[in-house]
Amino acid sequence: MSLVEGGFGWNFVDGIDEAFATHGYCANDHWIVRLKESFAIQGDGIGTMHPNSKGHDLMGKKLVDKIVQDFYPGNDCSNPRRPQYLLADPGGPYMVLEGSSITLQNNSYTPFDDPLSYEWTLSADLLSKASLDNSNAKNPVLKGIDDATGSLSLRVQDSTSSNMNSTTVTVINVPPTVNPIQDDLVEHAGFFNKPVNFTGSFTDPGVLDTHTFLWEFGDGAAASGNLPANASKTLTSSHAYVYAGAEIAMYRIALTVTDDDAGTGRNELTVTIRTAQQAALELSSYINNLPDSCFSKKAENQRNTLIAKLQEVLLSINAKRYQDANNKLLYDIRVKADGIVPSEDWITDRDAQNKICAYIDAVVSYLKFLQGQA
Ligand SMILES: [Ca+2]
Ligand SMILES: [Ca+2]
Repeated sequence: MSLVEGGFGWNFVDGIDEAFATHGYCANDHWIVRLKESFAIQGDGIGTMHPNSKGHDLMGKKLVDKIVQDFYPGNDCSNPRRPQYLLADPGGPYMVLEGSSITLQNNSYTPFDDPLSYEWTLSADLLSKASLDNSNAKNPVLKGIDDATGSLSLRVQDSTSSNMNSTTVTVINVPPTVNPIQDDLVEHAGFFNKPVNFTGSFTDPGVLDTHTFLWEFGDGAAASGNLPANASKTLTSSHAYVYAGAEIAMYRIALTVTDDDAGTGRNELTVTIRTAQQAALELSSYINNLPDSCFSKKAENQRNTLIAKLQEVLLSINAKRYQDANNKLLYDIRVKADGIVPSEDWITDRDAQNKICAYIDAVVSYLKFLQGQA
């Protein structure tokens, strides 16, 4: 029997005949049931010559040892023996995000020294929702396209037989990501009644997803729309905040984008909206707080003179003499802080210059807007 061990899956259990060699029928410590014992125990001779309990004990231990070694090579219980037949094992179940890829496991096995060929197939539920880069590869790459659940089968073939098994594939929706909202204001500060332009953008790795968007402007107004799958992911919007008696007000703008699988993304931006008078006062306050080092000479004088000039601007704005206000701002104040003819600059600090010029340009633009409305 030991000569055919391994053929047809047989295993020879050795050590049993050697153990019985000194425990035979005639031995004092015998492992065989004697004729006398059969008659004494059961009243006849039937069953004599088979192992007694000691013999069975030895055979049992040897068999169990062999079985354990066979099922768990090296007695490693975490590493069971591979099956003795061709097996298709597609791994899984798999979960993949839309727009992402994973490499498939393939634990298929043949006990024979045979090359295997593979054929992976996605079920109809996953048609256009997932794809394989190579359905005949051992470990193809599975890409998620849109949320869906279906099955994935693997057929393996060796030189004589084939086997097939399936697993589950789930493609999970990814919600849109809304990027920070941009505005066209200086330091997120705008003016009443003059439209503010907002730009928002979003990403969604689901190339088949359609979207809806919702702009909320923070004053109760909103704008919404639908986007087909191939639409631009950049959204623009414009909104004017109506003056309602307060010189200054803050609004929180939100852009929410929802995909056709109820995935949602959102971003927010806060803007300050004020009157031209309020902006002139802010500029006056800014100049008042500048340290002496920001001025070219006699800081106290230059500071007070600029503040007085801004007071004149304020009076012109109050009187709706917007052209006068702009002339003052551009040709009497801005030129003293624009760095173009440095010898004429009263404010010489670079950061302060940039801030004052940007501020004045925004106010001038707004006053022109008001002029156009008058
Ligand atoms: Ca989707
Ligand atoms: Ca999506």
